[in-house]
Amino acid sequence: MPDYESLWSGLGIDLKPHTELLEALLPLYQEVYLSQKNRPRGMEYFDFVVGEIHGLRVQELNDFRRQGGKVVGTFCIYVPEELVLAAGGVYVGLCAGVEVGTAQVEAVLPRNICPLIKSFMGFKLARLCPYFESCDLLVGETTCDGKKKTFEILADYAPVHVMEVPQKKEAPDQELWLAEIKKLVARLEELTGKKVTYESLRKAIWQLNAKRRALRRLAELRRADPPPISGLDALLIFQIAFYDDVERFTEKVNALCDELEERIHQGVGVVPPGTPRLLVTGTPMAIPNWKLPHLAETSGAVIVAEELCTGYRYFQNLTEEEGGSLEELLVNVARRHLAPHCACFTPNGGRLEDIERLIQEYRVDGVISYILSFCDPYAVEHYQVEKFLKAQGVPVLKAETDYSMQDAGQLKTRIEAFVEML
Ligand code: BJ8
Repeated sequence: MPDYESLWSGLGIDLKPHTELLEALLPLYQEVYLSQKNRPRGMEYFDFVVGEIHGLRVQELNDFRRQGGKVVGTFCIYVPEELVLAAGGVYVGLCAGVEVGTAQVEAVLPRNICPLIKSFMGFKLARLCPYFESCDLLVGETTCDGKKKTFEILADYAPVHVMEVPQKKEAPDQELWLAEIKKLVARLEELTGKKVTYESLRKAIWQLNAKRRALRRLAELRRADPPPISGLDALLIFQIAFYDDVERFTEKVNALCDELEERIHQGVGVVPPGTPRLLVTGTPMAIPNWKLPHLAETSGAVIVAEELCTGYRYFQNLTEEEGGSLEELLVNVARRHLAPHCACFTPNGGRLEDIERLIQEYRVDGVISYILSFCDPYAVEHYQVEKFLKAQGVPVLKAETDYSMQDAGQLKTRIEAFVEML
């Protein structure tokens, strides 16, 4: 990697622990990713992006900022990316998947809180994330209680705008959500000094839909038996989707899909045909959280679909592109961004329907219900998921875990036993 030290120190990064963090990440990547057999050639680009994880993209963001551009950090798929683009900004997803800055975090948050929240706060408080430090505004949301209250604390450290996400999807909730969308537009316009216009929003919707279509294409190619790409590689692409340049990323995913189509045509897969096929459902897996897919795919199974925010929930819905006015386009954006089925909503039967559809379309043999420790919405909703799957005769394994590797051995034994009986 080129020398980015002056870039990082300019952003106020604590260089010594930051170097240690990067030095720990690369061997992990080697072990989890580069040791996989028969990967598609098109993964080279995504390997390069990880090799440059705090380098090239951060440089691009800061070049953009030097020219007057604004960068907006987000934490949830309910926050519409197209609004940031339409206001002339660039967005980055800041959810994080590694234990960092624990001492600093535990000084302000309870110990027993979701590891995803601890991780993004750890990156901020320990000054270890150049993406965080490149943001001119952070957009939080009132999804789970942990995040909602953490954004109040985060506001002591950076400018934060919080969107009120309703907990139901009925007419008054839709109205509230449209008002929240408009408030975000006003805040973004104030930040960038640029108006969100009919043309700029239409263009942004097209760009984002092209990205979602490419990801859908990638996902659908995994219906093949054998699948042409591993669940681990697919997850990596979904994780990178949150911060890479939209057009470049879309082009690279489509190029990879061309290769995967050719592989399917030739009967080439990453596992032998008939390998047990898994669906993972539950809490998001933010980069570099690759623990569960690594354990599953080294236990004789292959993951073919993810009912996760780092998966299906992120790209399943397109924003309606037709609209005769800016107001109509904003309504389309609001409608699309209330569509995913996060466990923060009640009731959340749509999630069960999505799970059922994925099981059928991807010929799934078993489901892993993945829950980050202390995530109440998904931990409690597991009851509905398990009841629903049992009624359908689909085997389900509950995997409640965090970012440490302490339970990896035990989890692997449970996954192996689960895969054996599929
Ligand atoms: S739409 S899943 S990205 S809220 S894992 S912080 S819910 S305690 S990340 Fe999420 Fe939006 Fe929902 Fe998706 Fe809270 Fe649970 Fe932690 Fe979570």
